Amino acid sequence: KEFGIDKALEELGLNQDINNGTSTGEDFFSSGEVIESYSPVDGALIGKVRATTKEDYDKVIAAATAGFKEWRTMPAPQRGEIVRQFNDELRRLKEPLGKLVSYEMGKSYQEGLGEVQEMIDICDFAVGLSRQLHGLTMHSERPGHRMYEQYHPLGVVGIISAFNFPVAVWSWNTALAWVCGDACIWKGSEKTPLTSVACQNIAARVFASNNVPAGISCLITGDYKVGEFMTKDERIPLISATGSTRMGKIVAKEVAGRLGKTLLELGGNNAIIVTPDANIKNTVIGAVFGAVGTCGQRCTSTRRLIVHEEVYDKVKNAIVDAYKQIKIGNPLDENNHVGPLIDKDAVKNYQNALDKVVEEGGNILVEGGVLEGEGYESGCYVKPAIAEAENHFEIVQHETFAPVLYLMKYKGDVANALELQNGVRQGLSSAIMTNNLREAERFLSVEGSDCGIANVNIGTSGAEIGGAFGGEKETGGGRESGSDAWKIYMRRQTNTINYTTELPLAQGIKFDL
Ligand code: UN1
Repeated sequence: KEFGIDKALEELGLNQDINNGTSTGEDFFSSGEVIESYSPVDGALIGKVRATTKEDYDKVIAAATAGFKEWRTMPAPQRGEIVRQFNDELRRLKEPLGKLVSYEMGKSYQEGLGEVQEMIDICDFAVGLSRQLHGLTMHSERPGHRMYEQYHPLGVVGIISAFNFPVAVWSWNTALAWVCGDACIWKGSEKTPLTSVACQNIAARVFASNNVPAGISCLITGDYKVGEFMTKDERIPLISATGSTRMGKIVAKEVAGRLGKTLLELGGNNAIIVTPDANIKNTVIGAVFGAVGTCGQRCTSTRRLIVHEEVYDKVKNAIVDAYKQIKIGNPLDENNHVGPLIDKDAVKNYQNALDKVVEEGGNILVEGGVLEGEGYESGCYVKPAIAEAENHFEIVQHETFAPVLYLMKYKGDVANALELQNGVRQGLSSAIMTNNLREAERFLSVEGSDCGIANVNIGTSGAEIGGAFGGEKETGGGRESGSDAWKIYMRRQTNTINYTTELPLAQGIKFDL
């Protein structure tokens, strides 16, 4: 293994023969099957992780439930101080963790580091938040009464995350949930089990050194069946799930059936609208990074480019030219822009999308294909492709987690572009490239983009942690990360206090005895 992977594994405490995929913080144990993690970078076995059984899970939920009872009584700023220490560890281990993310998931080393930076940023945010878990005060309609609301910790939060952001999404949830006073149980993706164990190792060490009860940070490992332990468990009031719309619909139904809460962050079908006076150079950078970054495996990846007919040929030629410069190869080599897809199933989905778009009448502008030969032995490296397509094609309506970009034309008013942009089932991210104030404002208006994220003159991916992250329609409606997303991790209580000697009733009701 080149690029210092062995050293990174050692620094992250992953040099065991078989790593434990189950942890209550204090204890690491697992009695399930062994999951082998192979790198999509070179096809090599990185390490093994033992999965979580139902018996293991029972120990985890018991520890989390007991730990929560103590953790919730610690003042929030003190919980923030522990998150601050956790963040110090992330800063210290940024390089090995970023490297492992790159090697186990396949994104470029730069993006691996960027992902750890998102963890660092959300922890900073959470530390400040730990002193700002504010509720409102209201004026009571009754004399001598005071009314206010307060936020209390919610309980044990279940987190299900996906392979594509194997560490950041966990931290968006945990950093907030921890300062809010919750205990967290995390099931990471079974495709990236080592990054999950690495994160849990860091959290466990920091929590233990603060004598915090075990169970505040727990890890479970395995496929959807392990996730079901949590979705079916009434002791878990909130499930935060990131992944496919298919998965989200199953989780939503299960958790709603027991009247639990969900925070869903599901598929996107993100478009950039390119207007007649768009800056073409910036459009190309934004669109190409959006479409091929992370090998098209971000939920915010750019899938569709909706270009005005006046500039269509110009934009098309510039993008096709830019694709010729893209270097595909080992993502740890910083000369490469694009690494592999996560596995061979993803390669099949990619090939299927390209076949399908041709079948439906699309026109391939940049040929795709699976790369073979030296450096591509894992079989997961593919060429980013572009097809001219119509918005109503079934394959265009569907999110393919791969670097396939669909180009389409609009005529006349920006409203026509918006109709195409909003004409999909998903509603995560969207962008417009324009120097025209009227078009930009219409894009942001009530009649504009229907997405959770709407950007002007930047691409669809690469959101900062300070804003609320998530989207509408089949994207699931949840919001993670910044702004007031923390509120979902707490329960709101309205309090009315009477400091008189009388008992006046609300709404002026008379009730004399
Ligand atoms: C995801 O793909 O699940 O906005 C998250 C972005 C990143 C997060 C993506 N900050 O592209």
